[in-house]
Amino acid sequence: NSSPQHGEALEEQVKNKLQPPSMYNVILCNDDYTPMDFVVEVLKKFFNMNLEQATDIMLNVHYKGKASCGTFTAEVAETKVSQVCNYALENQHPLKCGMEKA
Ligand code: TYC
Repeated sequence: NSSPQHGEALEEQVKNKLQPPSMYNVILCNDDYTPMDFVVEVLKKFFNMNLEQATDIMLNVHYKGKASCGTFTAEVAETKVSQVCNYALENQHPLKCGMEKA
């Protein structure tokens, strides 16, 4: 129908469809216990990085406290965070991972 509310809701939907999706950085946090090799493995496994890229990001986290491992849509970022958290837990490492709006 063409009630004002419906019209506005529809307009809002159309506007959102034309808008690019919000993007999120997946963030790795430093800690004193997770082995460097494990972090490199995580970056290769879940972020499709090669050894050089993975080592670079891992050292950034190690020296600066945290770093972004990539920018993704909300759903993809949430999946990456879960995958990293679960893999760290399974391997009994305290590695922390999160996301923030890019
Ligand atoms: N600081 C850790 C060490 O010295 C290595 C490390 C790097 C841990 C990155 C977590 O996200 C991290 N073994």
